[in-house]
This record gives sequence, C-alpha cells and structure tokens, in this order.
Amino acid sequence: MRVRHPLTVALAVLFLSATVNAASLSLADKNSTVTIDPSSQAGVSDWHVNGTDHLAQQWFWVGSGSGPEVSLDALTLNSASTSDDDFDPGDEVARLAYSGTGFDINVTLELTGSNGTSSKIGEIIEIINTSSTQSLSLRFFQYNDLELGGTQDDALGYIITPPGNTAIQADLGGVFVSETAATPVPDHREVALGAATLTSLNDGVATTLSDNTGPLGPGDLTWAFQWDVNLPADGTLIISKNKNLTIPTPAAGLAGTALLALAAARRRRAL
Ligand SMILES: [Ca+2]
Ligand SMILES: [Ca+2]
Ligand SMILES: [Ca+2]
Ligand SMILES: [Ca+2]
Repeated sequence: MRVRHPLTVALAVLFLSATVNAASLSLADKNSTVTIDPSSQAGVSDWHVNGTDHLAQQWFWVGSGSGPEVSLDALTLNSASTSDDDFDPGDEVARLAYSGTGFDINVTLELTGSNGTSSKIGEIIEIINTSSTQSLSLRFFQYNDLELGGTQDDALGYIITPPGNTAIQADLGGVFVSETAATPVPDHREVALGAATLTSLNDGVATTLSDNTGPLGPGDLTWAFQWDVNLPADGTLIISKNKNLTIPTPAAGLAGTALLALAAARRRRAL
C-alpha cells in the first residue's frame, strides 16, 4: 500500500475546504460554461453556449407543509463542489447539499457541451426525509428565466399538456430550449412573463403555480414546475430533469425566423 505524506493529506484537506467555501462554482464542457452561486437566489445564472449567455436565472424554492416557500439558499448549505467526471478539460458536475428542518436536499447538475451548437444541463434533485418517525410534506419549485440568444425577449414559451412535464422556449433567431422533468411529472406548472412567478415565490405567502401552460410571447418568458412531495419516515424522492439547448445553423435559423414571421402575419390577418 502507498503511504501518503502527511503534508499531501493536509494540502488535500485544505483544497477541499476551499472548494466547499467557494462563493460561486463554474462548470465547463466543450462549447459550454455554467455559473452557479449556491448561496444566493442568483443560483444558476449563466449558461454560455458558443460564447452567448442564454440564461438569466434558474433556481429552486421549497415550502414546508402549507407554509410559505423560501429559496434553496435560505437553507443550511453543507457542501458545494465541482468535479471532472469525464476526464476532458473542465469540471462538468456540481454537487450542492442543503439541510432544512427535518429534511435534506441534494442537487447534482451535469453540463454536457458539444463540438457543435447544442448543450445540455441534466439535474438530479434528491429530497430526503431525515426523520425516522415523522412523515414529510413539502412543495418543491424549480424556476427558469432563460434569455435565449443573449437577449431578454423571446418569441414563444409553452408547456406541453398532458402530461405537463415538458417546457419549450424559442427565440426569434431560432434558439430553442426544451426541458423535460422525466420523473416524477410535476404536480403544477406555470408559464409567465417578466417577474410574475418570481414575485409569487418571494412574497412570503404559500404559492401554488397556476397551471397556465401558454403559449405566451413574445416577451421576457419564464416557466416553473412544482412538485407536492409527501414522504414517509426515512423516505427519499428523486426528481430527474434534462434541459436541452439548440442553436440553429444559419439556414435553419432563417427558416425558423421565416416561419415565425408567417405565423405573426397570419395572426395580424385574423384580427
Ligand atoms: Ca471534464
Ligand atoms: Ca432572446
Ligand atoms: Ca408565494
Ligand atoms: Ca426570460
């Protein structure tokens, strides 16, 4: 067995604690980078793909029972770290661990860039009832404010219902994002404009998302998902989601823009 020099171990521990205390984390994979602030509502604040930032804010809120929800950063942050799991340049995985009263929430984000014009963020959220005697009732929210193409306004946003677990947002230039919350299907969802959803999550009153699935736009589009979580003692819920972003090739972008212009002209004629 190889014995490590005590100084090496001490340095490793120092490095580890420096990572845990980092104010913000950066992920990088191929054509993409992501910035995560685990200690504020800014949350996941940048998603650069091919040099353009397509994301203003993506973050989580949680409410106990029927009480008002708070953002995830209001809980106790136990650890926040990144790692390189695919042995190419850049850390593409972030792991955040929080504790609330009677529960733990662990978030894993994995950035998968490409050598072309697409990018993906996969997320796994683990909600653990830490009581061995009491059941747990929570409402868990994920909020998204994408700004596709680096500009605030986008053409169109909607959620496909049923089953109500895939959100779509598209920009005039043809940049396109879809997110599917594969397991489990959210209990409520909402497409909105501007700060409407964010305001309702921060108003100190228990929120139930409106189930407005759109389509909405053009404008500053947002969407959110809500899960009503009921866990037995020692129970765990795992939520798994994938966000896919596609930037069109110039020809496809022109075709997309032409289609949107045609749809707008039809709407004008119908008025
Ligand atoms: Ca890597
Ligand atoms: Ca835009
Ligand atoms: Ca609220
Ligand atoms: Ca937006």
